[in-house]
Amino acid sequence: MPGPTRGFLGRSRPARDPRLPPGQYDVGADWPVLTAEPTPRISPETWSITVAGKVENPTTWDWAGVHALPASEYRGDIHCVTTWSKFDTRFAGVSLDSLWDVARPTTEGAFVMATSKSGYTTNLPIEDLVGGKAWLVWEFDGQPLSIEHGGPVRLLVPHLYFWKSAKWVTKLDVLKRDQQGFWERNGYHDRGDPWRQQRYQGDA
Ligand SMILES: Nc1nc2c(c(=O)[nH]1)N[C@H]1C(S)=C(S)[C@@H](COP(=O)(O)O)O[C@H]1N2
Ligand SMILES: [Mo]
Repeated sequence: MPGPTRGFLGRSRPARDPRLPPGQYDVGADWPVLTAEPTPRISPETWSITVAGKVENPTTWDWAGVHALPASEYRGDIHCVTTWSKFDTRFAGVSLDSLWDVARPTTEGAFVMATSKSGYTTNLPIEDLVGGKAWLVWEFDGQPLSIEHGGPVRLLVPHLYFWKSAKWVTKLDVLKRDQQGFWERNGYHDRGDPWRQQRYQGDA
């Protein structure tokens, strides 16, 4: 005769960290590099970012220009669609709000195409890039952002899957209508909320 079955509560299973969105695992101290294109070498002296499109005041900032904006930090988690999440990251740079304050998107501007120096693109609703939710960053854990992670400057949109955080970002185009970026054309979701598991086109 088999003994009493061990109930669900009797099993010792580690509690799932509430910071983990569904379908994700904790990558720990690692930080995987995911790059679709050859890694571009961009010196801070030649880097710049341009905000254009449906804005009242198209503007380009160089390295000194972005450093003259108010400093802003992100401390928290990041989530890659390939299922790794990384807890307690610390990035420093500027809030995108500081760029919007100068460039001033028009009421027609509803979406943004972020473009990397290397040609990578990704599309986002502008609402996801305002209100203290998105940054341009050049430091990770107090050190200059490494080239493979997007240095000198990358986009950081940590509340969406990490493919939205374009490395080596040099252009933000404000658009009236949504257009698909590199991974979105290849089947990934136009928004990419990890808590809603918006991984692929067609996910709710
Ligand atoms: N320019 C560029 N940015 C990019 C990518 C890329 O291939 N090229 N990959 C995206 C994806 S899929 C992820 S998960 C993150 C990876 O950033 P990391 O290599 O710093 O972890 O960058 C995003 N930004
Ligand atoms: Mo990714």
